[in-house]
Amino acid sequence: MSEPLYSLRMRSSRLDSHLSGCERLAAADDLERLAAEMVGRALRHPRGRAEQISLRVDLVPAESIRNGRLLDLRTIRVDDHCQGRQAARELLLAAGVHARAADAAIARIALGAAPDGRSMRGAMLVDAVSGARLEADPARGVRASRMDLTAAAQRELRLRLARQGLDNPHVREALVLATKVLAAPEVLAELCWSDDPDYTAGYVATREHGYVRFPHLKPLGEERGGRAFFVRGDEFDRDVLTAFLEHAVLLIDEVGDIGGTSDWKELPCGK
Ligand code: PML
Ligand code: MG
Repeated sequence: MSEPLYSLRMRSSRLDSHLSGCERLAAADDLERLAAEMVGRALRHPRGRAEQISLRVDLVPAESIRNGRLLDLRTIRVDDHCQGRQAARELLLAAGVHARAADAAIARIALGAAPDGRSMRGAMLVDAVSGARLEADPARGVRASRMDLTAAAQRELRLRLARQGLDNPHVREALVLATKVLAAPEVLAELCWSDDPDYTAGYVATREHGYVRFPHLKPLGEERGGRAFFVRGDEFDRDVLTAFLEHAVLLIDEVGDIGGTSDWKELPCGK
């Protein structure tokens, strides 16, 4: 990759609360179009029109860009968010997250993990053994930034997702984000469900099983959602991990398998 890219980051808020965020890597010629798209999204968000929109653009030197492969994706059929959370919990345990840490993270996201009981702007860092929260700022959390797909990988991903009826920005962006998060060796697993009231899906991402989606991890209409990154406490340096997640540049050039929907018992670790 010889061409320098720009990192383009958008954050929006409304009523003093986080509304949406978006991350892209783009060539200079694409910046204006993508910036306009991001502003449009913040103005037409399902939770209302943004009151503040921040856009930040940084040049990324070509030599700092590393490439990678997207996590494989599959969907597990669940009847409702109770069954979804149970299945997500089992998958976290299979990845080495202890039960108390999985339970604590699920409960915190469900109750609103920010100090004011709303969703956080970024992700919690959770000790995978004790369940203790490790992020420096419990309202902001940690953000995964500076990751995207090459244009060819984006086209291929959209084709494969479309075959499963899943080509939407939630899935595309969450899959890219989870791929970057799991590229950090000290992260065992990620748990996420959306904070958008009209979108009930979420996922658990692990190295063994990839990105496993559950169509229901919360009830329709619920605004509380968020992310937990489970870390191995003994290998964990918060500053090193935060610097990797927020600053390392990952341009994904290979798409993984995009599988269909299966029942929970069909996943190898499902009991
Ligand atoms: C979000 O966009 O708020 C997170 C979405 C997570 C689930 C995306 C999916 O796989 O459907
Ligand atoms: Mg959202």
